[in-house]
Formats: sequence, structure tokens, C-alpha cells
Amino acid sequence: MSKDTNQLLECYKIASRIRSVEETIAREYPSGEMRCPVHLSIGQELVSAVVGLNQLKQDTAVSSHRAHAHYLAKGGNLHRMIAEIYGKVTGCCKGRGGSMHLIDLEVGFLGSSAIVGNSIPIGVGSGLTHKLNNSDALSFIFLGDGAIEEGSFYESVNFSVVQELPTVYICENNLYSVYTGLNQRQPAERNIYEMVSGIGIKAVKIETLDVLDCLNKTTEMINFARRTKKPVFIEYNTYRWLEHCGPNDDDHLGYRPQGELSKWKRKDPISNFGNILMLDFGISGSEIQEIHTKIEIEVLAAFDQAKKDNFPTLEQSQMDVYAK
Ligand SMILES: Cc1ncc(C[n+]2csc(CCOP(=O)(O)OP(=O)(O)O)c2C)c(N)n1
Ligand SMILES: [Mg+2]
Repeated sequence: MSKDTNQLLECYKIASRIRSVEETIAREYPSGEMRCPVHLSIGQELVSAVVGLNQLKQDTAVSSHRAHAHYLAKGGNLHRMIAEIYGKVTGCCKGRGGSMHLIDLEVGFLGSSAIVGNSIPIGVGSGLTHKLNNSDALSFIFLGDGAIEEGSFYESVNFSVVQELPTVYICENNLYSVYTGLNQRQPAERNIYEMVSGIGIKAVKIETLDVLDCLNKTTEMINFARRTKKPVFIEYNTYRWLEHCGPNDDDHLGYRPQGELSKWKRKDPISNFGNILMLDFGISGSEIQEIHTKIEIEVLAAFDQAKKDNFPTLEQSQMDVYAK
């Protein structure tokens, strides 16, 4: 198998694993055992997969409320994430943070937080650290289109540009901030990446519907950042399938134009990706099936373990979350 095919398969596995984890969360959530809000990114997985494929262990990453995919693609521990969502002491935040507060310092996932825009400057600080240490590492900053409307974003990009920091801004433009469409929040003629490029950062927009193009352009941008140690901004055109917060469909609420959700679902990047692998890269249906079976076994084991784990004792619940 060629290096390219191997890389594509790896990317497909990352995306499919994220989908499986989040579908399992959605299925299990109604039982009421996960006592925290969950923001699922079903439909958006390809972004994390193409970025994750280009991340090195030494790189760092920060994220916000919709962070499961970013944490997993960076190599964050699956069982510790699920245990965190179940509030268990084995969770990555010792069960105190829930879904929106994920951290795995062993793989450079510095943390996620519920306050829109507040992890962006932390990612900039991490980029500054990489620069001061003369390291080759990059600092990845995951944000949504809504976070572009926070002041901290402009200060951060400006500082990254002026100081030439190795920061990679990954903006998942899923067209909505909760129930408010981008077209109600920003002028119709504006393109986010064009506006951001006005701050002086190299910026592009990438479509997630064209899987191969999405991977190639992402690799090109991240390689540029690694080679030059300069900041880059990537806007992805993507789409959230489920409600803003929770495991349900919300198309009946009427904030999405009729037919928009079904159009995106028909173009599901993951099944599209599977078809490309089979039709253009000679991967058999049974190989694809095997990938999914292995993922399912791993995911179910993580859920089983997390459910069996203990809640923190009073003493444990007061421990420093960073304590080993
Ligand atoms: C400072 C701040 N303002 C408002 C909120 C409420 N809030 C939570 S998520 C969210 C939407 C953010 O949209 P976006 O950045 O596009 O991310 P998405 O939910 O689409 O992934 C908002 C407004 C918040 N958590 N923090
Ligand atoms: Mg959004």
C-alpha cells in the first residue's frame, strides 16, 4: 500500500472514530448518567481528522465547548474523556469539568473551556512558549465562527502576526452560533478568512465536502507554518448536524433554512471518504468494515469502563486537577 493510501486510511480512521464516540454519547445521553451538557460535532469530524493527521506529539492544542473531536484527534486518552463526561474520578479533569473541560497534557492538549474565545489567548501564549524555547512545535487553536466575534480573537491574531508566533488557527465555520446564522451576525458580502487576512496572517478557506482537497490544502498550510514558524488561519466550511447542545435533531426549530441540514447530510464527508477509498484507492468493503468493527470495540470498552469507575470522594473532589 502506498504512503498516500496509508495516510488516507489513517485520516479515515480518525474521522470514523470521532463519529463513533459521539454517536455513542448521543445514544447513551438520554439515560441521564452524563450530568453535563454535551456539544457534539457530528458532521464536522473531517476537520479534526485532517488537522490531527498533521499534528506532532510536541504540538499543543486548545479548544472550546465543542472539543471532543479536537481532543481525540490530538491523541487524547479516550477512556479519560468518557469518564470525565460521566463525572468519574478517572476522568481527565478528575470528573469535575465534564465534556467542555478536556485536558491531556501527555499529548499536548492543553485544555478546552466553555467561555467562547477565552482559550484563544492561551493558545497564543503556548505559541510564544514554543518560540522562546526555539522549538519546532506548533500551537493549534480551535475556534468556531462565533468566536471570531470576540475581541480576544483580534488581539490574539494581531499578537501572533506581530510576534511571528507558530500558531495555527483552525476555524470551524459551521454557519451558526447557537441558533443565530452567520448571515444575521455578519454582513453578507464578508468572507471570514478574507477579513482575517487583513490582520496580516496567511489565511485560506477550505471546503470539507471535497475530502482529498481538504486534506491536501490543510497539509500545505500546516507545513507552511512548520517551515516558516509563522501563524496561519484556516477557515473550514462545515456543518453541525445535531442541536447546538445535546444529542437531538433540532431541524424542527426552524432556525436552519428548510433542506439545508438534509443537503449536508447527503454529502456526509465520512461516507464520501469511505467511497473514495474503495473506488479510487482499492480498499475493499471488508477492510472498511474491519476498521469500523475495531473502533466500535474500542469505544464500547471505554464507555463500559467509564460507567464502572468511581465518582470522586469528597477529598478527591477537592484535589488539584493537575495532581497525578
Ligand atoms: C463569552 C461567551 N459568550 C456566549 C456564550 C454562549 N455560547 C456558548 S457556545 C456559543 C456559540 C459559539 O458559536 P461558535 O463559536 O460558532 O461555535 P459552535 O457552537 O458553532 O461550534 C455561545 C454563544 C459563551 N459560552 N461564552
Ligand atoms: Mg459555529
